[in-house]
Amino acid sequence: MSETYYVTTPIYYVNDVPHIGHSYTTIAADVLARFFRAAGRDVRFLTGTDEHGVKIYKAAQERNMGPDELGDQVVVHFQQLWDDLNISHDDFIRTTEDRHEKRVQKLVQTLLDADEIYKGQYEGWYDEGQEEYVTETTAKANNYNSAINGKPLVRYSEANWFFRLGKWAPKLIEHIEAKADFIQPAARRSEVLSKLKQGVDDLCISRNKTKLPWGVEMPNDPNYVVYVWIDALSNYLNALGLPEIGDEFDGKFAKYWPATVHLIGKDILWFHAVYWPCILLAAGYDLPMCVYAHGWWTSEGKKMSKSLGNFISREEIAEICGDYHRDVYRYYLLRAVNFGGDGDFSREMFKQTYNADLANGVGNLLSRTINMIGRYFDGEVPQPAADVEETAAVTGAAEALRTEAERHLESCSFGRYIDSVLTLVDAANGYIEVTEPFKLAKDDSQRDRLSTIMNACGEACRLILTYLAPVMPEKAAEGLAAMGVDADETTPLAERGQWGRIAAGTTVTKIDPLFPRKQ
Ligand code: ME8
Repeated sequence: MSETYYVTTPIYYVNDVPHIGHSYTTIAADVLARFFRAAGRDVRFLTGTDEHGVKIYKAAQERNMGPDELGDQVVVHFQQLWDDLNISHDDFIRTTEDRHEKRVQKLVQTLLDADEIYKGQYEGWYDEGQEEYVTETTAKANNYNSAINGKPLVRYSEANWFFRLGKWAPKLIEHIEAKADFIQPAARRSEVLSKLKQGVDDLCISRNKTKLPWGVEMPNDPNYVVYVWIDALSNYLNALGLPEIGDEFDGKFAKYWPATVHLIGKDILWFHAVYWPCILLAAGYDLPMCVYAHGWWTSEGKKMSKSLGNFISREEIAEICGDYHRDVYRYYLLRAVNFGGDGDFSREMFKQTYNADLANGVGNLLSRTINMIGRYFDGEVPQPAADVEETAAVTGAAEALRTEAERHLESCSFGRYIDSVLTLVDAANGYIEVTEPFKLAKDDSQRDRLSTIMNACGEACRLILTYLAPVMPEKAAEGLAAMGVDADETTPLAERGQWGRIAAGTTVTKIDPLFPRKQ
């Protein structure tokens, strides 16, 4: 059995339609899923929607509809966007599904049975936008307004159910200190650690139905629903059929736990790096191997907002994909910024990156290679026939790509991964410049040298497209087909990544430019 690889995205709120930010996390997860499938791992990729809680309840009220109706309406936008972006998730979970709700109750019941949850009195501030109780210190520091949306905090006083978060914090600190990779990037890990060391209160995990009737009912108390974050976080376990409750989903995919990586944005790191692991510890589950919090997208230099007109909505994404290709959109998001850092979406930068990397880089290399093999070797990849010293630069870049690719994606370094591919593109284009096959072709005595060079160019194209495939599945398949290579080959990537696999005699076919230059 191959090693399992379980990647998740946040489950997105259905209070509003998806935008570029949601697509970013989901595309990143898709690239990981596609890469590790190609590498031969047993992959499970989960995404979904978060449909309970105050946010959805209020959004539905504003639209004069039921929260369930709103969920049914908005979920379609997410599902459609994932189709449009060629996302290859294995499961899509909605928190309103029976399989989920019952398991939330089961998890809470387990915690109740273990005395990890108790009844107490909550007295204090509440951030309604974030659905979070706020400590006096934090409330005061922000003038009793939300630190996130600036709206006034609301005073709450009520009996509630509490999870013994404080009890588990020392164990969590120990875990974070022992496992450097648990929270990534490193700067976020330090943030979480120092905040944790200031001490944490127990976590209020229920909401009184008189204030919020929309959620999963507490299994022991019909007056309350489970706090939306406890409900939502447990989706990662529930979708695998855990905990078992005696239905057809039971433990079906239990082998995928613990998750290899929870991909999230930095906005929800605390929930994933503190609440979720402590709950898992208390319930006796292993902790996920990694929580990776990526940065934040702005648009044209500003925070995205519908009123500023810089909101990259689903329609906008569709337009960009129509102008370029959905693969180019996927590529740009991962190429434009370092995954842990913030990024700004600009149409101008999009075009520049496209022209530089894809039209002039990958696309140009592919058409030159196919044209020259066509002209000089009747469209058949030649056998290398002479030692050409300059080839070492290309084989060196190819070997670096093969050995580094997996490591880069193990650490979610999408930018570095793409850089390794582009280094090979540059090496191969540079190789053509210095060896000048178009001149050698005029001299019969140089035929052996020309054979080696064109074989190497063909091989470089094959490798470049093979490694671009997780990011740009369709474009890579198109390019590989033109190179006479089977894009669906199931040989593990480590083998396909070896230099020298392109068979002499493979027929290449002229195609329209893979990435036509944009003016
Ligand atoms: O927080 N830049 O859902 P949500 C980058 N339901 N990423 C962005 C982004 C931006 N401008 N805007 C959104 C929730 N995201 C909860 C999650 S998980 C158990 C529950 C992405 O719809 C990013 O992944 O508000 C962020 O963490 C997520 O969308 C928040 O989605």
